[in-house]
Amino acid sequence: MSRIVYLDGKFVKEEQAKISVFDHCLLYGDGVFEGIRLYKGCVFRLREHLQRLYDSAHALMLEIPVSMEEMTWIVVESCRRNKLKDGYIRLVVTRGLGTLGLAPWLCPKASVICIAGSIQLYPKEYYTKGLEICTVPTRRNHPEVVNPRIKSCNYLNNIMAKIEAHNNGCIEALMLDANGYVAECTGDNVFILKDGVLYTPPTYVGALKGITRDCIMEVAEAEGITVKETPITRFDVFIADEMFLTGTAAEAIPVVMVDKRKIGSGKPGAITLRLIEKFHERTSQDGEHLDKVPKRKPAAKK
Ligand code: PXG
Repeated sequence: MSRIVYLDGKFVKEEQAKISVFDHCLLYGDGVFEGIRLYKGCVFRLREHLQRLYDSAHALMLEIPVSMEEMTWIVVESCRRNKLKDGYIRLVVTRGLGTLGLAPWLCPKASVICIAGSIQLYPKEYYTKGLEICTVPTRRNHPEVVNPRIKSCNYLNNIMAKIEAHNNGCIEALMLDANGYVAECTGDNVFILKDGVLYTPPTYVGALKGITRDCIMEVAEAEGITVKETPITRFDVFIADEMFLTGTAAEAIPVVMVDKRKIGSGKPGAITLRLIEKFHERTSQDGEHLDKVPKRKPAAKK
């Protein structure tokens, strides 16, 4: 069945959802995006995702032509029209049509795209047996280059890292920041556990402020586990008792081997598995329910 895609004010069949070769998102990677999950008819933490989308756009001086209220409706309506109860939503705001030159001020209007479908980042078996990952040469962007907190459509350094991991026989890459501290993976945040304390790199080292990361930190605190945002080295990773990654696409997934060093017992850790379970208990409760958002489209942004 053909998907229904939202593009600039219209819901169209996916075959008709096309944008121009002169869109600056294609020409320069000039745009922002969000990846969002739908669990049992509930768009997980939609408000937080939209806030990050608008913040990323603001940093790039990219004006999103619809209000946040309308964007909520666009996301929810995309799920409803595709009759989804569980799935993955990709929101993209491109700089729009422009000239063959960088100047974003010559692009009069941003384009808004919403695709509601599904995603599987890692094969299912890794969620029970855990991932093997490796550190790669390509560093995460320095915060003063393109700040990794901006979820932009330019993922080239993460793509390079993913290729390097793949060339090394691993499915995921551990990326360091410019100073050699652990930043994140190519589409996931990193957590380690040591002596019962949960550690994750602060976002200022150059990591996305993940929405799954925030949720896991809340879940851990509710479970009585101390959470510390602190710079982490590869050595800290090697001697960790447990490790896992978090992200919208990945959800939460154990890591059992890094650079050929076993993490803890070499099996997914007990606290990791408990946190993953508690995380899943929240996913269908915490967010925007499809039935609760009015069917009628809100008034357009002035
Ligand atoms: N770091 C990076 C670099 C990411 O791209 C995360 C961390 C986790 O953030 P959230 O808010 O999702 O917990 C991401 C998110 C994809 C895909 O298509 C990637 C992400 C999200 C959704 C889809 O590979 N990355």
